[in-house]
Amino acid sequence: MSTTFEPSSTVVASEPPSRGRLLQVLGVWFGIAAAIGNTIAAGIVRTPGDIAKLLPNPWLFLGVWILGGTEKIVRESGLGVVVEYVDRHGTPQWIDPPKQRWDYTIFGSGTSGLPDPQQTIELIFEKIPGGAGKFNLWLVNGKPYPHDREFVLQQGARYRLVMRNRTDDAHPMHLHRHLWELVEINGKKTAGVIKDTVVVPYYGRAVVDFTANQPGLSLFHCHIQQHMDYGFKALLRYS
Ligand SMILES: [Cu+2]
Repeated sequence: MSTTFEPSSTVVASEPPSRGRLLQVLGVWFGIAAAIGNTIAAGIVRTPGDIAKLLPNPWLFLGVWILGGTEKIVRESGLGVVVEYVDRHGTPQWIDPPKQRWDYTIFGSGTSGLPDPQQTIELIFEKIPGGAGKFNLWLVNGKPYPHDREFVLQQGARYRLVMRNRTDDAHPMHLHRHLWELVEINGKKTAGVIKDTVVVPYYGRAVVDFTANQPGLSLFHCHIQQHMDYGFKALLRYS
C-alpha cells in the first residue's frame, strides 16, 4: 500500500461552496480514509486546503481549535485536545454545535415486514454508585455479569428485548453476533431500523426484536468500556 498521498489531485474546488458539494467531497475522502486508514488521514491533516476551499469560512477550520466532547463539563474534565494548524496561533476556539436531539425514528419506516416476537425479555438497568474515588457498579435485572443460564434462547425463535434504563446515563447497548430491529424508543414506535447497538436514553426505554439465529454464547453489554468492566454485561446462550 502506498505511503504517499496527494490530496490536491483528487479534489478540485472550482465552484462556489455548497453544502451538497462539501458533503460530496467529504464523503469521498472519508470513504477513502476508511478504506486505507492513517496514511490518508495524515494527508488530510497536513494539506486541508482543498476541503477548506469548499467551506463557508475556512479560517474557522484552519485556525487553532478544540477537538473534544460537546459538553463543556466533559471537555473541562479532560476530553479535549487543541488542534493547531501550521502557522496558526492564538486562543483555541470552541464553537457549540446546534442543539439537536438524536432521533432513530427518522431512519424508520411504517412497517417491519418481520415476524412478531414470540417471547419478551425484560431488561432493567440500574447503577449502584461507587462513592468517592470508586467506580459505579452496573446491574442488569438486579445483578452484575455473568447472568449465565439466565437468558437462554431457542434457535429460530423471535425475541423482543424491552430495555428500561433506570440510570441518569445513556447506554449504548450491544448484542454480539445478532442484528435487531428497533421497534420503539421512549414510547415512539418505529420499524425497519436494523442495528446491533442502540443507545437507551437515560431514564428511557428502547425495545428491539431479533431472531435467535446464531447458536452459541453471545455477549450483551453496554459499549461504554468502564460500565462493561463493572458489571454491565450478560451472557446469552442457546438451549
Ligand atoms: Cu453504559
